[in-house]
Amino acid sequence: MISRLIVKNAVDDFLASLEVDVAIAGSGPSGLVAAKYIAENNASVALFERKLSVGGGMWGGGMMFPKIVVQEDAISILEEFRIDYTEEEGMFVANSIESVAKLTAKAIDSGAKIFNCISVEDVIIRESGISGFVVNWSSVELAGLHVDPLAVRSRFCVDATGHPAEVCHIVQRKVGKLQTTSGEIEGEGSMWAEKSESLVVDNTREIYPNLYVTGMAANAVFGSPRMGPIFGGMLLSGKKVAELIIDRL
Ligand code: 48H
Repeated sequence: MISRLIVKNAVDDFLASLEVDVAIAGSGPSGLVAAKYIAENNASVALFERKLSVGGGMWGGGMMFPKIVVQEDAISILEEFRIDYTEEEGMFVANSIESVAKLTAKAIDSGAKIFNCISVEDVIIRESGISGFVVNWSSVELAGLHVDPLAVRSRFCVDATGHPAEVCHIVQRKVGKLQTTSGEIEGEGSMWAEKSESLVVDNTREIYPNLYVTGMAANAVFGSPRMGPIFGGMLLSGKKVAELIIDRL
């Protein structure tokens, strides 16, 4: 009975997410924030995460010291997610573990469905643009097994895969030119926190018809610097991508 309940309920969730309004690849801070704001607008959201755990690079804070720094303009997001913080020297400090836990809880409470251990390995392409993700078990990918994937249809897709910008790389390789100056992925630059925190919000855009990029992937695609363990830009980028998509739903 235990096994039947698990398999039946997991399959029901997966079936219900085979066609959604928005599919997100990657459950780091930008993906989780985007999922929360989109789902609370009554849109269906499926978020696929390769790893067993959600949270991406946020758990580790800075060099495994479990703290993150957030700048003032993202404090309203910490407050919306009820993440505690302290103010020091004009900056704000939060616990990275609490941050992941609360971003995740709010995304789920808003109705987003999170599927862990599933990797996005390709996109669905139609005349109108990107129309969904091609997904497979991460264990299949890691073992290098030859197992065909399944497809998830969505009106909009989001690349929230962090530094590697995996979905954008797939699109560049297989589909066509991206909406960057060169038409290609311009590559992440070296660390310059002050600059890159505002650039990550500017870079949060539609990068190919119906495909948006958010978080660290946005800076990787547009050739902007990295920023280290300051996370306000990730939160603001997740919120911005949600607003851009909500406007079109
Ligand atoms: C499914 C995938 C796939 C795939 C990857 O790296 P993340 O935390 O991403 P962001 O952009 O939300 O946050 C970036 C931040 O954590 C960071 O690294 C910063 C601020 N760095 C600054 C610096 O200077 O280093 O999360 C991305 C998630 C991960 O959990 C991956 O496992 C997952 O995406 N992922 N999931 N299918 N193809 N590729």
